[in-house]
Order: sequence, then structure tokens, then C-alpha cells
Amino acid sequence: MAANPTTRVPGGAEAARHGLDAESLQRDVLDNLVSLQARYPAIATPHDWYMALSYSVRDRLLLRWVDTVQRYAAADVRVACYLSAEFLIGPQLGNNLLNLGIEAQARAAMLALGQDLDTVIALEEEPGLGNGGLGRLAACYLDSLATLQMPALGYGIRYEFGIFRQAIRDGWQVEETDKWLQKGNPWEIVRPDVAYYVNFGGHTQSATDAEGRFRVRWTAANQVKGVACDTPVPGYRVETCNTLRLWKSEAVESFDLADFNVGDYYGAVQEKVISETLSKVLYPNDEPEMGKRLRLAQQYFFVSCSLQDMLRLLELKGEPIERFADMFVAQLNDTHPSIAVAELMRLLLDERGLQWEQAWDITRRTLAYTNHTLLPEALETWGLPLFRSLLPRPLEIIYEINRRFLDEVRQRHPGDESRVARMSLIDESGDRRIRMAHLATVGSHAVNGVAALHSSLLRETVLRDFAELWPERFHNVTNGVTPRRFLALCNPGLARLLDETVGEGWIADLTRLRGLEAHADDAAFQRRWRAIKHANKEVLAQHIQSATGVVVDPRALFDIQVKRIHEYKRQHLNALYMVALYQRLRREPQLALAPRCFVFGGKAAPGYAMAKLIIRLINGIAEVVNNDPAMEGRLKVIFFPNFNVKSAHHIYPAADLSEQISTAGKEASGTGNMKFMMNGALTIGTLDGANVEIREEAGAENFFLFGLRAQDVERLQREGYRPADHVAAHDELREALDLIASGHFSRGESEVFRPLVENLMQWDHFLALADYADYAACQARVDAAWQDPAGWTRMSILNTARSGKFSSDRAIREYGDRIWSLAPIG
Ligand code: HBZ
Repeated sequence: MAANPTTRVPGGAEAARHGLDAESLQRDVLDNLVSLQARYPAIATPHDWYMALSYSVRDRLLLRWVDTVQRYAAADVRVACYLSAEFLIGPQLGNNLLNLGIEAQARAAMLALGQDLDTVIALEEEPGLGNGGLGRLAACYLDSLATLQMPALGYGIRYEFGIFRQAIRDGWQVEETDKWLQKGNPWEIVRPDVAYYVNFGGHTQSATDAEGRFRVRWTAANQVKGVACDTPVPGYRVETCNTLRLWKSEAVESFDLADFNVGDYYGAVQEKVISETLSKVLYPNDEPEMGKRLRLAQQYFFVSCSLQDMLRLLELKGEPIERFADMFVAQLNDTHPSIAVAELMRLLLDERGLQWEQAWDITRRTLAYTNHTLLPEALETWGLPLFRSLLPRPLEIIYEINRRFLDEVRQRHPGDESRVARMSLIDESGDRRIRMAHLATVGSHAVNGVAALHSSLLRETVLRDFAELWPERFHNVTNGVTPRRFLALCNPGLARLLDETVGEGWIADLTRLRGLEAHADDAAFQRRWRAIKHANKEVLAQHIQSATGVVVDPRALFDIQVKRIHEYKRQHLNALYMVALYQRLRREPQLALAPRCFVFGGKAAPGYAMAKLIIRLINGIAEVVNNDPAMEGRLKVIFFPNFNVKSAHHIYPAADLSEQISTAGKEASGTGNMKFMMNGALTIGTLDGANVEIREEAGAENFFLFGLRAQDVERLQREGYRPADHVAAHDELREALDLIASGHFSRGESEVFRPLVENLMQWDHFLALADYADYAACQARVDAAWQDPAGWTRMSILNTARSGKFSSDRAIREYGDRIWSLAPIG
């Protein structure tokens, strides 16, 4: 079990010794302004101040950082390596000040220099090195690993361009490149000496080595160099500072000498350009996998660099190769790093000369796999021709793993060839493809889903045959989010009230929020609770106005859905309800409905036409509703552009209602649902992903439940679902669809939303129409509950009070106990 981190905020003389007092901070900021930014105060830009302060904070992390690295190198402990193609770490300055416990000192130092800390913090460009939930989860886990003082390293890719920036033009999403590194990144330390070579293409040859052993040589067509770029990850108020190591690709040689000698200067530079494109850009998810050669190259590149780095660290520890799995465990964040199964085998067999059985034992004991999706279209597969041309040697190893694995299946189930075909690492049903989820499962000692429901469905559906073969390998670890960033940092008003009510310990032990329950009915406490929420809504209203020009009233019910735009998440169900509400209010202006402000945020994959159309629809509804004088004081609709970690800081604390309305069985867990809950929003949701557990914790009476259950969804789809029947049975729904189809929300152009309306009427793959009536009825219950402020506030307090389970600290302890056998070293 992880020990409780010791809270340590040095004060007075001790603070000064550590350079953590305001005076020494102020001195260093001034020094850094001159020595690193080459500016003096009179001509310094706000960004110069940001850089100078960030370098000063980084300096204060360095001692802990090098100490931590040394401790891990010396200790006989297992290190958890979190392998993820994405780390959506968000802005660093505010978080690092919080974790170091020097926010007040930094504020005083900056004030003395004539600068406002919040303004400086707001200038930071966030590293958007992830798409959404999966990437943000990795970042929350790094925060918890450091806070719990567990030896850990994050490994990923240092993308030059992160997730695209979303602009909205004429209601449509427009993608712009994310140039987050343009003004420099003060948090990163590049380590040119920590670099590895990675092979691509070419061919293999087998031969017998000097000792008469069979060895394979891979003669690559290309080599790329991976250079380590490190970011410190300080734990909350502890000495531990872990590392996030991201790989940047470089050409092996700047100039190919052969080309250069014959005078092809540009050809020689070309090679460098290709190598450097490897880590250029993050791929958006929900894009067709077809032909994404560069994406596969990225995955292999970062996995190979990371495993080579782990092998080097083992050597530095002075441990023999046989001890690899005792010293390291590598968690695969979805299948993106699952090529690790073949690559670790290759490194052990070809580079270290181990026998297959021993290499396989080490590989399996080292690796563990987290699945994040059941959607068949999202399960990663790679076509054999592409795979072979890029990674000929790993492919041979996959064939051999598969041969041995299928022998085992045949032994267990003689004659069951359909089972063999289902379980094979190669899908032979169409053009042959490698099933990465199967590779990850076969090569791991543990497989887990990310919420209880998801883990059950994983065992019953996608990985059923595997769960039958190895039941002991299957686990559930329900996701969690860090209360540091998503409560203490983003909601300082509430954090102060929590400190005062249950003591500061809640930040490192979120279950202490239970202490709030005793105050849930206290009128004075409720007033303070409401005042904090109101202030947060005022802040969000300001941001909404500057981003969209629309003025919203903080007294309205803030009903918020922020997440990637996807049909399974059903933003269009929410949109249909808004249209129905709009029509109701137009028809019956006297209706005593609570004023509502619907807020949406989220990006659509650039190639996902339907998701982009949903954004267009929300913006179309917003345009009509927000410009209709009859809706004034009653209804507002906002699409908040470019939802990211930074804007999330303002959004979660301001929510009254959290929309978690995915089709049951489709959302693996959700983590936004947890962030809303912590900040006192009530959830309207289906029994999907972690909503199930959120409702269990909050109490059914404090959760607005609606919709089909996962088994109903499955049955309905199996028996034949007819969306038109639901439309025929529900006047309000039909009228909403008609109004959308008429062009009312697309400036009279009735063509615009036709694909969306037709798709719903004909297919409605995610059962939005089947769930509509129940959703609308549930929204009516929300409305009634809102009209009773004391009752609503009580539910809000109880949601925060009971959100303790959803701390990433709990999740990381579970990984440590059940999957990694990993103890903290304090
Ligand atoms: O992972 C999400 C799940 O949809 C969500 O339910 C869960 O809470 C979260 C954390 O477990 N999945 C993603 O965010 N997936 C991706 O972002 C993704 C990225 C690249 C891909 C595929 C998916 O190629």
C-alpha cells in the first residue's frame, strides 16, 4: 500500500533555505528576466515575465528532481513505466506552484515586481499532447504517482504540434495548427545524451552466431534517432519529483554523406526532414486508420526508445537482464504502445541473445494493458503489407508469438477452429490485419478496463475468449482524476471552503470530503456554497463573452456538455432537447421553466463529417435562440470554442448540471463526469461507464438517471431497431426534427442538416431517438429540482462530499496493489 504523503510546506527560515520564500523568488525572477530573456523590467513583455517566473519555479524543482532520480537508481524497487502516445498535461505553472506550496509567495513576488500572478499564469500555452480522456488520464496518473511517491516514469512522444486548435467560422469547425512551442517551453529539459536509434524498413537475415546460436539480423532501410525531452512531475507537497520523458525524432546524421559527396545537398537534407516529421504532429482520434504509415512509425518509435531506455536504466542499476521484470513494469495505455510486446521480445532475443522462453516470460511479466474502448470501429488493427514494409522484424516475432499462442488454444480446445480464428493475432477475414488488442492481451500479465461496467463488458464481449482462457489476468481499475488540478487549482473559492470545513487533508485524501455531509442541510453553509458557485459562473460568463460575444446570466442553470464530439456521446440528443424547449417556450411564453444556459465544448476529428455537422447544428441553434428576444432571460445556447485543459479550469467549477448522456455500453468510463461531480455539479446521465459508480457513490436520489441500459441497447439492436417509430410516437421530437430539417437553424438552407436528420430517421446507430422521451422527462425533473434551491444545494454538496472514490490517487493505489506490485518509497 502507498503511504500517506507527508504534507510539507516549509515556512519562515526553512522556506528561505529552500528558496521558497517570496523574496528569493522575486530576486530570481529578476535575475532570470535578464539572464534568460535578456530583458529588463521596463521593456519586459508579459510573456517575458511568464518565462522568468517559470524558470524560477523550475529551478526550485530541480533539486527534488535529481534527488528522486538518484533514489530510484539506487533503490531495489520496481519502477512503473506508463507508456502512452498521449499526455495531455495542461498548463504547468499554476499546478507546479500548487504542488510546491508556493503560490502565495509567487503572488507576492510578482506583485512586488508590478505583475499580477493570474495574468501571468493565463499566458501559458498549454501542451495539447493528447486528444481527450485517454491523454488526460495519463497526466492525472503521473500527478498521483508523484504525490504517492511511487517510482514512476511517463514515456511518450514530444509532438511539435499538439491537437489542432478549433476555431468556429460560420458555425463550422475550422482546424488550425497548434504551435505550442513557438515561444519556447520553460519546463522541458532536452537531453541530447539520452538518445536511441530506431530501425525502419529493410529486411532480415538469419544466421548462426559464434556460439552456434540462431540469431536474426535486421538490416534497416532507415534509422531515426530519438532524443529524450524531460518534464518534471512534482508530487503534491512531497519531495518526490518524477519524470515525463517524451521522445523527439531526429535524423541520425544531419547530412547523408554519400548524397552530399555527389553534390545532392538537398537530397541529403530531405532525409533529415523525413526523420524529423516522425514526432511532428499528434493524430486526432476517430480518423480512419487506413494507410497511416506515419502513425504506426510514431508508435514503434516511442515504444522502442522507451524500452531501450528501460534496459539502459537496468544496466545503470547494475542488475542483470534476468531481473528486468522485477525492476520494471510497463503499463500500455490502450493499444497504441502494444507493439511493445514484439519490440521487447526483439530486444531480448536479437540484441541480448536470450532464448525465446525466457524472453517471453520477461515480456509477459513486464507488460500490462489497459483497454479504453469497446467500439469495434475504434479497435486498432494494422494491415499486413504496411506493417511488413515498416517493421519486418517485429512482424516475424508477432507470427511466432501467434503460432505458439494458437497451439495453446488448440490444445485447450481441440477441433475448435472458429475459436482459433477469433483469437488469432491476425484477422484473416478480409485483407489480413494485425489485431493490436489481441497482441496486447497475449503479451501482458494483466488486462484491465477503466470502469466496472466496461471491465465486465470487456470480459463478456471483445475479449471474451481470452477471459475464458486466462480469467485471473482480467481486472477492473475505475478511472480517477487528480483533485489537485481539477479541484484545488481550478476552484480556489471552493477549495478554501473545503479547507475550512474538513481540513486541508482532503487534497491528498479525497475521501475526507465525506466530512461535508454534516453540513449539507446547514442554511448558512448552503449560502456560502451557492455564493462560490455563483462567482465561478460569473467567471465563466466572462470567458464566454470574450470567446463568443454572447452575454449569459450567471443566475441561469448552467447545463454543460464538454467532451469530444462523437455520435455515441450524443451531443445531438442534447441538441434535440434544446430545440424542443425552444419551441415549447415560443408556444407558451408563460411556461414556468427555469432559465437555462446550455454550454457545449469539444473538438470533432477533422475527418468525421457527422461530428462536424453536430457542431454546426449547435451553433445554428445558438444563433437563432440567442437572437430571439422572446428567449431573453429564458434560454441561451453556447458553443465554447477550442475546449482544452485551460478552458476546462473555468468550465467544471461553474457547472450546475453535467451532461453524461452516452448510449449505455459505449463510453468506457468518462472522466469529465468525475471532474463535474467534484465541483458540485449534478449529473444527468445514462447507466454507462463510470456514471454507474458515480450514482452508487452519490446516492440514486442525487443523480438524474434516464435511458436504456446496456443490455436493452444490445437487445434492441439485435432484434431490429426502428427509429421512425419513436418519432411517430412523440410529437415534440417530430417537430424538433422537422424544424431542423426545414433550415430554421441553417439560415433557411434546408440541405445543411439533411444528412444528420436522415441518418437519425433511418439508422440512429446510437439510439438517440429511442432515449429521447425518457431524457426529456428527466430534464423536467431537473427543472423541478432547480426550483428548490435548498434541495439542489444539498444535492450539490453531497455530490462533492461523495466524490472521493474518483481521485486518481485511489486508482493509482489499485494499479500499484493489483497490477504492478509496486510500493512507494518515501
Ligand atoms: O479514455 C477515452 C474513453 O472514451 C473514455 O470513456 C475514458 O474515460 C478515457 C480514459 O480511460 N478514450 C480516449 O480518450 N481515446 C482517445 O483519445 C484515442 C486517442 C487516439 C486513438 C484512439 C483513441 O487512436
